[in-house]
Amino acid sequence: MVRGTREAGTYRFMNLPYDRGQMGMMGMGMGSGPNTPAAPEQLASLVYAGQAESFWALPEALGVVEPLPTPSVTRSFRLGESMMSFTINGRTFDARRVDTVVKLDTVEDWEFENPTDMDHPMHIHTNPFQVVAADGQAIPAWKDVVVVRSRSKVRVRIRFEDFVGPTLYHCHILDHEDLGMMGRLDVRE
Ligand SMILES: [Cu+2]
Repeated sequence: MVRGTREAGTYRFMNLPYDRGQMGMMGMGMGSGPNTPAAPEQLASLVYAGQAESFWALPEALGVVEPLPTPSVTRSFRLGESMMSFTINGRTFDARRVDTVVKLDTVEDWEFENPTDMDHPMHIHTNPFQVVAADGQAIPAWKDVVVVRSRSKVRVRIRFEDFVGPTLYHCHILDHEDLGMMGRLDVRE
């Protein structure tokens, strides 16, 4: 989303460098794909004129999000890299294999541990989650992606609310998920 709140004119839409770490010698530079330029590069021009119109009144406040309650299960997901693959708990993705089974209408904590040299933005399909702060309390804001920085851990809290069936979680960097950093999650009654 781009907000046209400045002076009318022509603006550049840029792809900026982001240091997400390096794979080390074995990876031969793999993993720093075309979406991470070495220098800023222009993707498009945006031209606008006149004043923006308001289509509706904005609400005074955002909706209230309650922090998720204490989880019944805690799981660990250890992220890994090897020469030609990216892994979760040592395995690359296989659509026929069920990696994680959860029970409908329960709350779980998922801890992503990233001992690698690269950042991994982890995405969970279907159910949004809340990030758990250092004090163990969930931060009351819904997310579907969280960046797990190199050599760090992130804990998220998730409720499996109403969907039953297979779904997925994966690193949101395209080359990482294509090389295996994805798991299948089955929600069962
Ligand atoms: Cu990744």
